[in-house]
Amino acid sequence: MKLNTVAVAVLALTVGAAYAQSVVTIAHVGPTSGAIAHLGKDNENGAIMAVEEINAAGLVIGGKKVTLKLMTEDDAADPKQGTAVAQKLADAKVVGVVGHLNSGTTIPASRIYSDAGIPQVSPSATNPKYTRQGFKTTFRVVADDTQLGGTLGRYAVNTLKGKTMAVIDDRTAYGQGVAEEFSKAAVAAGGTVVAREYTTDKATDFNSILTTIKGKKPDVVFFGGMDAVAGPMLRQMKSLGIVAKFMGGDGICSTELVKLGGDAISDNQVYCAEAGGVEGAGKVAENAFKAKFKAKFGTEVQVYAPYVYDSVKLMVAAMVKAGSSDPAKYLPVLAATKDYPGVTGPISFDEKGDIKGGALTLKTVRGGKLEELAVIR
Ligand code: ABU
Repeated sequence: MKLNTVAVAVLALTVGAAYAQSVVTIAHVGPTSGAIAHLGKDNENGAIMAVEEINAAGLVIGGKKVTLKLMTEDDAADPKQGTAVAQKLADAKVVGVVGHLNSGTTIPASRIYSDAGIPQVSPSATNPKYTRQGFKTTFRVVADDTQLGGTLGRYAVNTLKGKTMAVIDDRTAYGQGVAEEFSKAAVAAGGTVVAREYTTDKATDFNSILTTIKGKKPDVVFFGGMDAVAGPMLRQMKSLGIVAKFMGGDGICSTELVKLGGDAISDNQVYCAEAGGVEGAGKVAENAFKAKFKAKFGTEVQVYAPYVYDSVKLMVAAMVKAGSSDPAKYLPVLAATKDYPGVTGPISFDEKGDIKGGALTLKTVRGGKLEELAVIR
């Protein structure tokens, strides 16, 4: 009897140890509550899809069968909640984080992950500062706001033939950054900024700033912020009779913007850019992903679900190649990622952890749909 008890205890310990080694936990963080919950959920679904596929295919790391577990956390696009979640994930000893969605949460959270030695891949935060803090743990699979704002600023002047610009931002890390880059590039291309106005990422009434802007008769209104604010802003522009082109970065370049703006958006009025993109043969994988996503979740991709999907898969590919899910062991392999064949195109990282040769996709709204105009590198 005594022997049997010992045997059961030994067996339980053995099974317990084996189980402890066979589950590897990574996390996804984004705003799954609040005004841009649709974007956070889109990103989260990209992570869920990647993890399910990895487990279905069978994951072996260092010769051991592994189950990949995904922790999903909500930062509500709030910097304070973002750092609280980051600390929770560091305490839980997750081996990698994909996220956050917003620059305003990604940047403060990145210090916590860096201190804990946890690799972080952002699929959508575009403020350049994220990868310029000297941390070894920060990676980004999209272009940054210098490229986004700069390209849009040149496009406003050179292609849309805008001479005068009104620039609004929502005072977030993303909104301020992309608006400044747009202004610099538009002015360098020969345009003039005739109005500079500010709002917040929670505002719903833009009457006062739009009335000021209307008085300046700009050719282009640029908004640095997200779709949840841009939609009502476009409706109020229409009510006030402002007929300017409306431009923004990736934060407004979502399928949701078209719904939120509704009939206040006329064809070829809105221009935006996704911070990535593929052409030609690359479209096959991207389109296959979008079809699979729609079949699984019943919704169109908003913007960045495919980039989250790639981020999870390339992080796990680095663990497999390193033969370990220990962050200290797979981090150098992740940093050396070269031509990873993602559905968003080939991914290689530069010395800062930014995607090398990042593209962006210019889009406009026509017939109530976002249409691609060009992929620019
Ligand atoms: N890149 C647009 C949305 C996320 C962000 O950078 O805040």
